This record gives sequence, structure tokens and C-alpha cells, in this order.
Amino acid sequence: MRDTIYMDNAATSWPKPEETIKAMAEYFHSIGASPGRSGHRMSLDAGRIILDAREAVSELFGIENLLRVAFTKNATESLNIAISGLLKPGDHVITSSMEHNSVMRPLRLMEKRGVELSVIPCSSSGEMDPEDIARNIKKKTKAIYLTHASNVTGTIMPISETGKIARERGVIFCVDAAQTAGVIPINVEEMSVDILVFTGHKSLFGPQGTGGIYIAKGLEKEIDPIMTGGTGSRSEWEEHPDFLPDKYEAGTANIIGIAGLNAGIRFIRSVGMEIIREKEASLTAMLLEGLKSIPGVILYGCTDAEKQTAVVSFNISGLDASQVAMALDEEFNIMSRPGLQCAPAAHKTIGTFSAGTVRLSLGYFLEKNDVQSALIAVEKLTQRKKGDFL
Ligand code: ALA
Repeated sequence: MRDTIYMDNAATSWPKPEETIKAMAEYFHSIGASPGRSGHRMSLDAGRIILDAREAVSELFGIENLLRVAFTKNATESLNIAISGLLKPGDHVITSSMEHNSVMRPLRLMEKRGVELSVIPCSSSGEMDPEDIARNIKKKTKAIYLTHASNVTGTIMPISETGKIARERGVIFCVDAAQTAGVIPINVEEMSVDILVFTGHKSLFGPQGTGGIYIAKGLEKEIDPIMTGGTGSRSEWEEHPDFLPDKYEAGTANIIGIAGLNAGIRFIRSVGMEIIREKEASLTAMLLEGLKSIPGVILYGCTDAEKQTAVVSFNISGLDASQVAMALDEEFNIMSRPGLQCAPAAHKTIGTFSAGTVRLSLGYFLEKNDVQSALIAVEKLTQRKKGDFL
């Protein structure tokens, strides 16, 4: 059987660097204990891993104080903290029409609880004009929630411009970096980001079950935790700590996961994020150009590798996305993700709701010949008719 061609990196990156796997195995072989709890040597060693990882995250995102980074189990948990922890009935918030359900669903829930929500329509290629955000800010606007890049089209959003507007107007700016952290540069100070949400298992090369949140100075006073409990700190208090990072880190940490995440970020640093981005962008350009030249392929998004991440959504005219994805898997050994990719609003924006698209999402460990194989496979599938699959 031919080697598997994994093109579902926007869901989870794979393979992981050996460094990630080694750090996780090493933790279990030689440490094993939980951090911040017991004070013995093994527990202190575990604590050092967490500290190391906090430092790695802070350096990556230009965060001055590493204690402002709290680890969570994923971007979804972080977004729930940033949304339900912050908003109160009567607040107004703004988001874009390209958001994933990890943003949209908590916001829709808050809407039911009396928060007013404005969804800024993006263009059919998924692009947003920051001036549309500016126009929608009103007196009671509390926050702007914006994805850094769409998980459907890869379109990179104008974060710096939006951050500038938010800062000028005194509105909290929260960025969902699930699709960009580790591959597109992020600096919370330069981009005026007040809350940064990230996941560990995509471009940061960590395992599933890891993620985190950065909260700007003082803002933690306004954001309630969504979970309280033991933190290993202030054990004499029956009330949950009000300081970072403990406020958002109740319960025993996913230390093995954080060990892997730490190694993943350090891998990025050793390779160089620009090198990773360049490779992904050049593979994306090759995929886009190839798909554009195949009759019967409909491409979505801005279709410009410089303006998007390594995420490419397409359809084959006359075929269902799920038929194409299944054939890619079964006949060509290519892993893709069909459907709505948990982002119905984005698909409404690009005109592919409710059928969805086939999404190929590339990663650093793929090569040109993999893209070539995908193009050959797609071209062959364009020769098929719907009935051929039954
Ligand atoms: N949000 C992830 C994806 O787009 C899970 O596949």
C-alpha cells in the first residue's frame, strides 16, 4: 500500500515531530508526578516542564509576563473562558461571519442570555474589511472576537488593523489563533491583542488536549473562570484564586500533553517559523495552481497562498464533497475533511452551505510529490459522475 498522504492538518497536525513524542515518553519514564502539588523532587521536575512551556508560549507570542498564559485543554475551553467568563447581559459584541463554531456557539448562547451580537459579513472569498468592525462599534461594545484565519478557506484576517481599531475605541480584542499559532507570526503587543486563544495540537505540534489562553494585564479581574477547584496554590482558601494563571487552571494539569506542546514549540523554534511558513505557502501555491487548472474543480477562498494558511477548500462539480473525500481516502490514500468543518457561518459566507467542501490542509511534513499525488487524484475524480460511486 502506498504511504498515507495526510492532508487534514487544519484538524490536527500529523505526523508530530520526534521531539514531541520523545518529550512525552520521557515525562512518563522519568517524571510521572503532578506539578505544583506535592513539593517533592518529582513534582518540582513536573513543575519545571510547565514553566518551560509557559516560557515557550510567551516567547512565541511576544508576551512579556509568562504568568499571563494559562493552559487549557483546547481552544474551545479558552474561548469559553473569553466569552462566557467575560460577557454580561446588556453587552454588545462583534464577530465575523467566518468564525468556527468554537466562537459562534458560545456567542449564540450568550445572545440567549441577553448579549447583543453583531456578525460582520465577509466577502465570498472570506475576507473582512476592518472598517466594517469600526462602523459597528457602539457605546456598549465590550469585545471583538475574531479568528486569525478561517479553518474553511485559510483566509488570514486583518488582525493588526482590527486590533488598532479596538485599542482606539477601548474595546477588548480577542483573537482565535487555532489555525495560525506556530505558523503565522503573532505578537500580542504589536497586534493589540487583549486575549489570545490557541490550541496545541495543530501548528504548534503538540498533542490533542492541550491549548491555552493569554489574558492582558488587569483583564483577569473582569473574566470569571468557567471551572474552579484545586490549584495547588493558596490551599488555605476555600475560594478560588483570583490571580493568573491559577484562576483558569483548576484541577491537575495535562502535564504529559504540556510536555509534548513544549517540545513542539521548541521544534518550531529550531526549524524557524519563517521556514515552516515558506514551505507550507509554497506547497499551498502549488496545490492552488494545480487545482485551478483542472476543469470541473471549484475553488473557494482568496486562492492566494500569501494571504491564506495551508488550507484549501474545493468541490468537484457534480459530486458530493463526502464522495470525493471517501474516494481520496479509499482509492488514493489521501486524508481530507469534507463537509462544513464545524463552521456553518463560514460556509454560508462562501456560498457552500449546506453541502460543504472538500478541505485539503497541508503541513510542514508534506512534500511536493504529495501535492502532485493529490492533484492527480482530484483530476481522476473529475472524470467521475455521482452515480459511479453508488
Ligand atoms: N476546527 C478543526 C477543523 O477545522 C477541528 O477541522
